[in-house]
Parts: sequence; C-alpha cells; structure tokens
Amino acid sequence: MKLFLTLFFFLASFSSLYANDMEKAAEKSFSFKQLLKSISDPDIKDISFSLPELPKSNENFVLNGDERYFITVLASTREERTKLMKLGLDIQEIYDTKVSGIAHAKTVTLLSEKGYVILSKMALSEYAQNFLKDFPVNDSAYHNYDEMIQVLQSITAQNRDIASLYSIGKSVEGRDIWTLRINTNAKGDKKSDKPGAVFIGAHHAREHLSVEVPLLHAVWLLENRNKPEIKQYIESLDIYIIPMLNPDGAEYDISTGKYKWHRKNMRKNPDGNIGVDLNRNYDFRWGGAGASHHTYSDTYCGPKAFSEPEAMAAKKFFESRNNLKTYISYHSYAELILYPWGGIYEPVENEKDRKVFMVMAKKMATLTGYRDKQSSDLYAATGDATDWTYGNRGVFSFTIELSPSSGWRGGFYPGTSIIEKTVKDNIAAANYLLSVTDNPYKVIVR
Ligand code: 0X9
Ligand code: ZN
Repeated sequence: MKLFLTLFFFLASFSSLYANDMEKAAEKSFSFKQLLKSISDPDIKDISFSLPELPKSNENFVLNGDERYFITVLASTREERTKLMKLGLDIQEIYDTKVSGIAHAKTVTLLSEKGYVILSKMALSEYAQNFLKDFPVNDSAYHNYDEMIQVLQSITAQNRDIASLYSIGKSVEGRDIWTLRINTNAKGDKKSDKPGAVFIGAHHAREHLSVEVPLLHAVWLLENRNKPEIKQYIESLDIYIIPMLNPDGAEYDISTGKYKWHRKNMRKNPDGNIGVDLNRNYDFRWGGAGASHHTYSDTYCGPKAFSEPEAMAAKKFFESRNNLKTYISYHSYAELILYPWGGIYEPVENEKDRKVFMVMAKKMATLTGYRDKQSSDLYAATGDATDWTYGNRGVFSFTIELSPSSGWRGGFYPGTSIIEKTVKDNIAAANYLLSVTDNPYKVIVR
C-alpha cells in the first residue's frame, strides 16, 4: 500500500512538472524555513519523492564492477599532487606527507610503475560502505533534479515581477540547465546593463550539497526581497542562480538509491567509459597540469576544450553577458574559499585584481569559517571553470569547497544535518559577494 501511495504521489508530481504551468507551480510554496526544517529533521520528508525502503544490506551493489579504488599515496608538495592528478588520481584529502583519493585500477598500476609509494588501497565499493546514506531515502531533504525544478518554478511564479526561469542549454542526455534570474526589468535571456553576479552548483555530480546552497540562497533572497539591503541588491544587480550544471550526473549518482560516487557528466566516450570532468573542460590552459587524458579517469578533460554541452552552455552564458562581475562555483568538500590561478602556481599578475581576490576571499572565509587559498596551492588543475571566467571574461571568480572539512566527517555524503549551517553560512558569503558586485574594486579602496 505504502509503495502504491508513494508511486502515485511520485507520478502525480512528475506529470505536473511537465505541465509547465506557472500558476500550478505558484500553488506549491516552499519557504526557506520549511525547507531548512525538513532538511534538519530527518522525520519530516516530502513523501511524494520518497522511494520505497531498500533492504538493509552490507553490500553496496551499485559499486560492484566499479574498477576504482580509494588509495593513499606519499606526496608532500603541490607539485607532486599536480603530477598525481595528471596521472589520473582524483585527490580528495591532503595531508602533510600524503594524499588520498579515487583512482581507476589502471591509474593505480600506472602509479606503481612510476614508483609512487601507495600506502593503502581499498576498493571504492568497500570504502563506500562507510557512507551508506541513501538518497533519496535517508537524504531525501536534498533536492533531485525534478524537486529542484519544482522549487525554482514555485519561487519564480510567486515573484514574477523580478524573477524569471529559463534554460541556458541542455545536458548531454538532454536535460535543461535551469537558471533562475533575479532582475527588476530584464527577464529570461534579455540583456541587462546592471552588474551581474553568478552562482553555479554541481559541476560535479556527487557534490549534492553544492545544489542546496545556491537553490536555498535563491529561496532566501526572494523571501527577503523587502529587507532594505536585499532590496537594494535586487534593484541594482542582475543575479543568476544555476543550481545544477550537471543534472545528468547528479541524477545518475542517486538513480538506484545507493550513491555511485559519480563525478563527471554522462558523456558516453567512444571506448565505452562514461563521463568527462566538467571542471577540466573549460578552455583555459585546457588539458595541461592536473588534467587526465584517460577516459577512465575521474579527471578526464574530454577530447577538446568545451567538448561538453554543459561546459559549452556555461561558456555561451558568460560570453553573451558583458555585465557579469562576480561568480561563485560551488563544490564539495574541504571548507575552502579558492581563487585563481588554479592552473599555474603563479599568483594573478594584475596587482589590483590579486588584492581584490584576496580581500574578498578572506571576508568570505570569515563569514563561513572556511580557509582562503589560491586554488593551485591544493594542486594545479587546468581547464577549471573559474580560471576561464576570470582569465577570459574578467569575472572575479571563486571556487567554494563546502562542508564537511574531511572524509571522516562525511565527505561527499555528509547527510542532512550539515545542510542548515552550510546553507546559512554560505548565504552570508554569497550576500557579501552581492554587496561588492557593483564594483569589486571598492574592496581595496580605503
Ligand atoms: O578538482 C576540482 O575540480 C575541485 N575540487 S573537487 O574536489 N570539488 O573536485 C577544485 C578546483 C580548484 N581548482 C584548482 N585546484 N585548479
Ligand atoms: Zn567539485
């Protein structure tokens, strides 16, 4: 019975989604408080999206057959870390003398052949046992693609005078990449002269928290639109929120109720391996340091720059708007505020810009409790989004690695309890970004 009810509600909400009826969307309201409450309280779930309880089991079926390992390798400098990335290791944890991350079996062989000291190696399927939080069963407070659309449609319908919802392009599997725009006079893709701020989530599929932050920021902004400070941002700026750049990957990661630890998009490469790393596919020093040319690697940069429709949609979006000034690309995890350059170790050449980056990063670090750093201090990685948006488009661009701080605290799958604090802290940082978007250089003028 429960199964039928669940199925009924699921199908009912699914069909209304494609009715594309803004009136209907407006009827279902999502308040910021309610969303956070359902997020913090595991007992309050939106039944319409709950899947039937899966049998409890110690086996992670989904990762069976997955040829990836979680390994720890000796490496103590950013240069060594960059080399490891290039060889295909997707670094997740950085310690003084070692790093841990995800590597395909072929990468592991390659590392051994090259004499790297592999301190530990565990099948990813085994490692993943520590993170058996199912989505959407246990983590149903996180928004999947359809749920995200429902929220976006609803808040747009309720704020028609200042909000519009449109797609900047389609994913490789044909899903729309939805963009909520807040602008008092320009709607959809109409040009605006107002200074623009952009927030993008989910370049990486398994980084689900990076959807929640921009999505709930959108809800919060529209709910607080009459607060003097927010009203001023809304009236003077052109604000774009794109919570899920990689909808195919995000959906794939949760498609069975067991996380798949998927990072890339869903490109079917000619050799059968799935996915291109969207955060290596931008055309800024594309394919160089820290990017793998192996299709099996989680950091595969694609056959050429902007080969992927999701990265291409972002490119066209930025290129068709000269008014954009600031940008946050959300990722998880590590609790870091990162600024360019990411592809080289040298700091940003332009002294004024460098100072702006450092002052803004420090301020956002204070607001979130995260650490601020130049991206390449972690490891150099070429073809990432924010190097391109700054280097090619002159947009002050940041990568924020959200909570938690480490794998021990939940890594990519930290559960729902982390959402509230992360969202609130990051709304403060995002609103700070809005406060300087009119002229980022003002942060260095005394
Ligand atoms: O490697 C990435 O794409 C980002 N980290 S994540 O764990 N979310 O995948 C970091 C991008 C920062 N840029 C550089 N280090 N170049
Ligand atoms: Zn990421």
